[in-house]
Amino acid sequence: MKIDVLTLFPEMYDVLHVGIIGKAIQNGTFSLRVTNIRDYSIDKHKRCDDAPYGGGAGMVMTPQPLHDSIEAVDPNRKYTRIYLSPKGERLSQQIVEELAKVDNLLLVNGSYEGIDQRVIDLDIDREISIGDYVLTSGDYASLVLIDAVVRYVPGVLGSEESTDEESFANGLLEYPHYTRPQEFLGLSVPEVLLSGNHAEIAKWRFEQSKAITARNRPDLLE
Ligand code: 21W
Repeated sequence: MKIDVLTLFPEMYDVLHVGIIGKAIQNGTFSLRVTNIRDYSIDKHKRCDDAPYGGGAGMVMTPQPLHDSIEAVDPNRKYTRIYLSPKGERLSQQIVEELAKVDNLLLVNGSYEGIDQRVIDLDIDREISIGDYVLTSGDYASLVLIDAVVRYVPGVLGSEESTDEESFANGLLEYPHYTRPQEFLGLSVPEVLLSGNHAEIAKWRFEQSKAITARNRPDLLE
């Protein structure tokens, strides 16, 4: 898989060279290319924003640098082009798995109040939000999307950390985990986990899953 990112803040993506995703880039399982939209501005001061028609607070990203950088990266529409936007459809595990099957992803990041609507109309396939809270820029959403999608690319996760959809197949949140030591700051590991009785352990974990789901995500029990 190949992911291209268009942004005004390319250094924000340096973090992807760390950990599991960094390893996947190193061994060529997926490739990442980050392009600075500003490099495509034909403005003499390389400006990429301007005041909104109709008035109002804040600035809007101008269409020229965005359109030209999109055309430069993807001249033949080989990419699924995604604009990260608070008014997009909400990212879900289902969408993540869909996107993981695509060969080429182009992530377009707006700054300021957003981008000129004509770029969305002309150049974008899909507008995606990561949830109902306000971020300072779409770049944080892009980082989340990249992490979620890339871990679904074959070969990125080892067998140890496999895509654990099986354990969520029951639609519940995860049960609590414990490791050594058996007692820590006066708190003991639940006795059943030391019993070696696998049927009892499975039953305990299922009960714990139901309880935590009822408390934190009652919507999942519907
Ligand atoms: C946040 C830009 C709010 C613009 C009317 C006029 C991308 C995002 C973003 C941002 C506004 C995502 C307003 C979840 C997010 C993103 C920056 C609008 C207020 N209303 N997913 N002005 N949350 N965020 N500003 O924020 O670009 S995906």
